Amino acid sequence: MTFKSSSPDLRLDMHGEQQDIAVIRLTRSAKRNALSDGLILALRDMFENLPATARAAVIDGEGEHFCAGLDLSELKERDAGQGLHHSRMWHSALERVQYGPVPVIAALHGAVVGGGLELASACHIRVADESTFYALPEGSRGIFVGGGGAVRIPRLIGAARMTDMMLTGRVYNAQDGERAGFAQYLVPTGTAFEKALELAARVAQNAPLTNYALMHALPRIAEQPADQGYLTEALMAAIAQSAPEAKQRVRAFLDGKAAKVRKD
Ligand code: 1HE
Repeated sequence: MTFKSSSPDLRLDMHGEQQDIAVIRLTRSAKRNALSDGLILALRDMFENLPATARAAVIDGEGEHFCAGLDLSELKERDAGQGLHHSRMWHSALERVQYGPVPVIAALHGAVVGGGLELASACHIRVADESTFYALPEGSRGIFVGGGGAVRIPRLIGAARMTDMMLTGRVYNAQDGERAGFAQYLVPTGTAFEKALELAARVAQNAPLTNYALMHALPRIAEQPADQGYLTEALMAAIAQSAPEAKQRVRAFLDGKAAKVRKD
């Protein structure tokens, strides 16, 4: 089922028998899926209003590239105040992605650059195909990241690698990018979407409170001093295990009716 979006450059289709996987696609391939203000706002609105059946989401880009970042044609003379609000608009949109209702899997290919890398970094899992490359051309365009990249990208690859990318214009290919920590999966060219859908189907089967804990509690616990983190963890664990669904799942394992952990 296809839903309307507030931008012609963004599309939402629900997949799966239960219509539980939201597939969100950037459809501006003529401009390499560059993120205009309208597109960023549409992304924010979409994550705020995902259909209630959604349990996981996949985001990808039409054409040869995932996303070329900020729409540079809109980068007009802004004064400091306008620049601040523009960056904060990106923050609020990408926060809806990271702290929305469901885990989001980014299916990456081609250019994942600038704001496109910031968008990918706000997702919970990244699957990249062999054509993927990562860059932060902000450094050479005389600007700075403004979509949360300064916070999220060092958490993936470390501040030293990000500094190098921005100072020298270094581009990571798919293999080096996976080793550096940009992506969790590296797959053959043309198969990132398929792999992301397969992972989303798996994620959608988890107990909703477990997914909630992973999306909303874990990143915050990781930022807390250890002493506070342990307490937050204990509170989250107590809430998750008290859900009837958790009890049923544990019972099913003890009765020999649930899958064992097996190595691949
Ligand atoms: C664009 C953009 C864009 C392409 N804004 N229009 N991002 C960048 O600095 C990356 C700029 N883009 C590129 O380096 C290349 O376009 C790509 C490597 C992504 C793709 O190359 P290619 O050869 O497939 O495409 P192309 O011929 O360069 O571009 C096709 C069209 O898309 C062309 O327009 P046309 O009207 O001449 O056909 C390009 O102008 C247009 N296009 N990328 C606007 N980014 C919250 S702060 C975030 C700050 C940033 O993201 S800065 C980094 C911006």
